[in-house]
Amino acid sequence: SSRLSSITDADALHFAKILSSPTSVLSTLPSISTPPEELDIYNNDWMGKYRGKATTVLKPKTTQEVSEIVKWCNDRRIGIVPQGGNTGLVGGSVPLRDEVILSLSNMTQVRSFDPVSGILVADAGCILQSLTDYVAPHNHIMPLDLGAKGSCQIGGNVSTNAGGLRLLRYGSLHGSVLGLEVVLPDGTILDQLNTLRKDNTGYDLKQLFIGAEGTLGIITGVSILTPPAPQASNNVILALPRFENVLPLYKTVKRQLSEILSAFEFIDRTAYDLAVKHGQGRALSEEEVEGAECFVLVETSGGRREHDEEKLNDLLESLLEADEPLINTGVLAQNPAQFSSLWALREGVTEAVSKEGKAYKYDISVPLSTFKECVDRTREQLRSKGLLNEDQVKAVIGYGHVGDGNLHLNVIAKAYTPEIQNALEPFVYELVASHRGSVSAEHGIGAMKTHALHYSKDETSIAWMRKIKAIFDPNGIMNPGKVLE
Ligand code: FAD
Ligand code: 2HG
Ligand code: ZN
Repeated sequence: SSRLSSITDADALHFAKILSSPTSVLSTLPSISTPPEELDIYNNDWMGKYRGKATTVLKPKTTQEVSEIVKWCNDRRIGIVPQGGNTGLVGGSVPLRDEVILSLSNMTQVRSFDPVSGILVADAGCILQSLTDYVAPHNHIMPLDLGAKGSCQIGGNVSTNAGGLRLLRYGSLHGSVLGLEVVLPDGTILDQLNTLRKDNTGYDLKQLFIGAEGTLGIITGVSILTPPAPQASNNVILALPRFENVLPLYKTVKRQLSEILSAFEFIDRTAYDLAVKHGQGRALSEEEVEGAECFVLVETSGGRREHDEEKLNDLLESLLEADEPLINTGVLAQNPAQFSSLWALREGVTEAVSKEGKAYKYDISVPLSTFKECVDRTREQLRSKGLLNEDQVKAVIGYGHVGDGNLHLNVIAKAYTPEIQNALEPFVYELVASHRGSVSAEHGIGAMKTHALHYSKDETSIAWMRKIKAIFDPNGIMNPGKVLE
């Protein structure tokens, strides 16, 4: 990336010519002279952990404009960081140096929706929540949902292959994305915006861009299959006396709820207390949480309310009446407000963590039976280094998507420091590798984990990733330094 050029005044003027609206170029260079603080929100990541030095942010409105910008950057060897809602948690969406930021936030048109097939085609910059709102009157939902829904964009979701809270039911974006429109690093527009469920005509190129984190091209359009909205949804929060009960509980819940089970989310006690402390929804009374080591949020989505409620009530009854109950208590949402409040608590953990301090986030896939061990051993590691105290590491928490084998291990510190970082890495990655897990289950590699990729991918795989990168982006202009070092 040292071969990349910085943007000059002449470049900025050229970009201003390409873009239809003058407000689509922000630049601190003399020809545009935007006040530097206006670029702060683009240069800083959501966690306040990564900070770029971009002088210029471009906000094209059309695929053609994106193509012209990219072509110019490729000819001039200017690095580009594609940016969606900037909610990524691995430092992928901000520059490492002074690359230009290409924000998709002005590309917000829905291109088409077929209410029969449920196939939605939209600009990459559409915010996830706005797409949910768009399909709702047609009785459809988006196949993914996550806490960042109010700011993240569908293009960012696809680029990170975001998992989220519905993956258990609707699968990953590798299945629900039917087509993409991508501006390749030389400016060519790759039009694979299919609306076909079935298409076995050779290599499925679009799959390469799902989870590529902007290193192979810029996604400008997305075709995605939206499922019919469930006729009835409900949820329940279960308080467990011991972590060891999570596994048998998951088995029981799967068997009893079968086709109506749509989420099974885990929150440990520390994470729960933190979410409550920071006002992320309310779930249980003081008595109900007493003696609970962890919590599980179960959601059902089905076709007939009475049928689903009967199943859920039967489940609760059998859990509470067992000889050795797996749960202490369970609280069923009684109305839409309570349903939302239970979800708010789970979705709000990330927000609560950021209110509490600076987070080191490890988004790992490990066997479900080792979730607690991973959290406990990390806490022990910090304790043994003398770092577990109010002035350094305040808390170590675990939560995540049980059904997907995905644990979010968060270490909450007062500040980011080299001591804490060195105590955590490679410790956590080695722990993950010892379980043959993944160092990134759903957030991606970004800038944070390029050096850790080898814990989850062998040399041959990484070598082929490099070859693919070199074919698409021989000049290395696309999100330099991300995913691959
Ligand atoms: P950004 O953060 O802007 O970008 C992410 C990456 O994609 C960057 O590398 C960027 O360069 C690239 N990119 C963005 N747009 C494009 C494009 N159009 N073309 C090419 N590359 C592009 N993730 C989960 O998987 N599951 C969760 O449950 C989840 N919950 C979250 C909750 C909160 C509160 C927050 C803050 C984050 C959460 N995330 C979750 C992280 C997740 O990665 C993002 O929220 C989301 O998918 C990123 O979308 P974005 O538009 O913000 O992308
Ligand atoms: C979630 O599942 C997100 O809530 C965010 O993936 C996880 O902040 C995190 O570590
Ligand atoms: Zn998650």
